[in-house]
Amino acid sequence: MPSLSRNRLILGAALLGAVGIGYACAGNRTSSLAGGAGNAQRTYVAPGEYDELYAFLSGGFSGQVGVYGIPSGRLLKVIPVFSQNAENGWGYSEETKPMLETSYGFIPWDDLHHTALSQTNGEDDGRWLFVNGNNTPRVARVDLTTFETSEILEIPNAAGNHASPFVTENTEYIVSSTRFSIPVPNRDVPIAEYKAQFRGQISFITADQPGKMDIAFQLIVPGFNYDLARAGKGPSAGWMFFSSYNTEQANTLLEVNASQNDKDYIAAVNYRAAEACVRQGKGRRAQVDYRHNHMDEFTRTAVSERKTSVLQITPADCQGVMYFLPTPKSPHGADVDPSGEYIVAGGKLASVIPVHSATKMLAAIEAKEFEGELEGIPVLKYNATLAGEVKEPGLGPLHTEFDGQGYAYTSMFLSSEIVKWKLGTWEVVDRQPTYYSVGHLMIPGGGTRKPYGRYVLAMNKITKDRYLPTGPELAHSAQLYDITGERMELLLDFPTHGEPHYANAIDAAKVRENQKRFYALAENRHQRVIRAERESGIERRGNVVHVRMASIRSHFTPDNIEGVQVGDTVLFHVTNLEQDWDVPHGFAILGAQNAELLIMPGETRTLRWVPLKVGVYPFYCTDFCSALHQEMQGYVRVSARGSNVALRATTNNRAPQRAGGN
Ligand code: CUK
Ligand code: CUA
Repeated sequence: MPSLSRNRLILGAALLGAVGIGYACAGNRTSSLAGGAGNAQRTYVAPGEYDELYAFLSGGFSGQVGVYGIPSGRLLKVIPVFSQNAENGWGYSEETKPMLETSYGFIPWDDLHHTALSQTNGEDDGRWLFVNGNNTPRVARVDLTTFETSEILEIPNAAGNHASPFVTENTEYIVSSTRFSIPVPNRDVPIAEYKAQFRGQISFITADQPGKMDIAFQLIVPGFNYDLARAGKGPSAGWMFFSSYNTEQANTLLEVNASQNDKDYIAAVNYRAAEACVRQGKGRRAQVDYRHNHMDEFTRTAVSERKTSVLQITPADCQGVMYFLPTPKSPHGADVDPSGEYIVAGGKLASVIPVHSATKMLAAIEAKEFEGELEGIPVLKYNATLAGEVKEPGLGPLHTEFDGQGYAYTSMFLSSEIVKWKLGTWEVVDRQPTYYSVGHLMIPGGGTRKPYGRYVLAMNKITKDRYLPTGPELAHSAQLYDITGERMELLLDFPTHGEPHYANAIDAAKVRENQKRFYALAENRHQRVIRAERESGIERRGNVVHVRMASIRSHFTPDNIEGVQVGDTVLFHVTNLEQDWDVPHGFAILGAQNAELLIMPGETRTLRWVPLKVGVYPFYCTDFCSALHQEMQGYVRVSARGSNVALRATTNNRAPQRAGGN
């Protein structure tokens, strides 16, 4: 495509995009007919049976993760990560609010693109799911015993944390790198001084100790846009590969100005060499401001700590840490095959899919086959690292996954299809339409040493006519294909929550047995826990009223509260005394400026409420927990400021007998 002028290329891509969608549209009828009847059995999970796989689909602009069963496509759960979630009080309860603290303040939203399961020996192990927050740069850990976000780390000197949170073979690190280069440290400079003042940044984050994520080191790199990443393995073990674009370093109208260069780069980072460089004392501590938040296991209360420095290194100071592999043209995906030998780039605007060889790269580094150097980073010769090119793959290649049987599957955004090709011969062996404009695709374990390899899931950007319409915004859509045969077969469409970018799926057996059923009341160290109804009570400290409340089928203790005054801050600390699976209780009160709480068995959660008017306010349990759930209620009497109504908390007209404690 180098012969095409810039404008023709862009115009061509736009036109082909339109044609691609139109073409796929025409194919729709036959394919749904073929898929419909014959394949229903292969995705049908009978009532009472389990799905074969858990799939974790990022929610994109919802800031959440959707958990689906595969092959049925049934939605099992939505996990709030960088969001408040009214469904369960996440980000509304006092215990969870600190999880959303950042150096920019309380940020209850983000754009969550990528998921990464923790790995042991290069295989998904089912312990944690890591995800990225794109907009206010953060990474998070989701604990797969509780399906709850347990930790969030903010990334300083980053903007648009997109190439994240890809994981190394034993979860030593997850990575974060910046999509938007910015001044480092960020400061007041003219935007036109981009080339001189803006820098990219790649962070390696220690990830294998829950509650202790931190930035091991930051690599300060040229001011490109860093897009996606994958860890090496086998011959490429110890390396991490990042795609980059805007190597033109444009700061305006990137759709034209960042599409000038024939080739951009895959950045290959040798993180073992980076560690050695750090050990040799070649890093420097930079002053920064970022937050590390984690949920304490025993208080079930999040702690937000402020961090003030980070270790930085530069490729110029650390020879051998980073190399550029020229790659056509504005690459998006950078995917490593199960053997670790091949690094596949998805050049959005490229006419081929270039594949680099890890062994050739290492030999080229050894032989110094460089075509130049950028800020101390050697640029290797294209032909020195190239293993091959997939010719005429389709239009707009984005992302590639692997089946472990020697085949690769690449999503084609513009021509709306998945293209299957053979590693080594680079020949295209199958192509199937997607409906429409596929972004990422996912094979269970497709980025690991051992792909599970039975399905590929396409996550599509445009839905058009696939479902009943729902106003201006249509459901986003995933499509499941069987890949056990020579040709892919479309099995199922299912609508998804938010806008999934990437996803992971794992054998359900690796997660199912580890589920936490309830929190042990005896181990609950919440500051205002009560372990029996008689420990409940009320106390005033100035304008703040603390209510220690028990919930157990099917009442609250206390359930009659008096002596609260207009303008008080009332904190309901509700402990769910149940010690059984699947018995959450809810808590909501009339006029609360907040979501409900959903309190898991054995857990304490706090709702903050400021009554603004006198009156009597009912509260009730929101989760249908028993036959007498509708009886699970109580009242708070609110009197005028300065009233002499005594503070009282009773149940059945009796105040609880306090048995010691606080
Ligand atoms: S990205 Cu969305 S299709 Cu954010 Cu991984 Cu490629
Ligand atoms: Cu407790 Cu309904």
